[in-house]
Amino acid sequence: GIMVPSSPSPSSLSPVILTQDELKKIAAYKAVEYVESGMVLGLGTGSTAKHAVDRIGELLRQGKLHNIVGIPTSTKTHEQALALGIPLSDLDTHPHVDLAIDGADEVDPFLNLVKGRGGSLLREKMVEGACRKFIVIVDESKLVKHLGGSGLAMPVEIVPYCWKFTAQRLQRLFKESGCVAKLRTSGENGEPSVTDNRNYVVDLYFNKDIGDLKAASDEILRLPGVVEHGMFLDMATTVIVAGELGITVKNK
Ligand code: ABF
Repeated sequence: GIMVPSSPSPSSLSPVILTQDELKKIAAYKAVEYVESGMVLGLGTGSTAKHAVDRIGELLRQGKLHNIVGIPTSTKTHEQALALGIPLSDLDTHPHVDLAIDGADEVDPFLNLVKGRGGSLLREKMVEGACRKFIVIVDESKLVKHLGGSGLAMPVEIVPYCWKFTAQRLQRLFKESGCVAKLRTSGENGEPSVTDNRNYVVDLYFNKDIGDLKAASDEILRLPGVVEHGMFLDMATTVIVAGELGITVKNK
């Protein structure tokens, strides 16, 4: 837990302890303040974005929002939104998205992101690449100086066909940064994790800064067998960070 001055009552000075999930919820609710009736909305995936989708459903139910069309970024969010009664569509029908709200695994000072550690990234990148405004919601633990420098995974979605070959080529691409490529697995038998798009995920681990992110992105995408990667460069227009000292809104 984290100590913060209790709010909103300024008269009460006793500190309250907020869990990480409460911080995620605070960021999510703040982002939903940007939602207006009539919008086509990209609905994010993950434990932070889930709060935003819940909140949108609640505002619709209360009649405080109207004519929303949601474009889910995963089958999981699709199910959540369906259960909440949020009208849904897709990019074929609505190629222009007004606003997307989603979480991230890492956010750097330039608002570049790592996403996909939770499993979904391709649909997120398609939807968020089609929106006018993209608000990222995180608790402060997600802030980093350099993407991929935290010793945590940089996810790459690849086709299942000869995945070892592709994983090896990815690893070789970043030899200089001590890259180790691992197939993401799930369950007891170590079955490959399968994405919403029936692909596999390879997680790249670096022991050194990968340097120029744009160059790294281009190189990864040039490999046949790669579908997409989890670096979201120059895509976020706003990042809302919930932390110990309250909410920070960073704009591009
Ligand atoms: C999705 O949710 C993924 O791109 C990212 O990996 C993750 C963030 O999840 P959480 O909010 O649960 O940390 O957006």
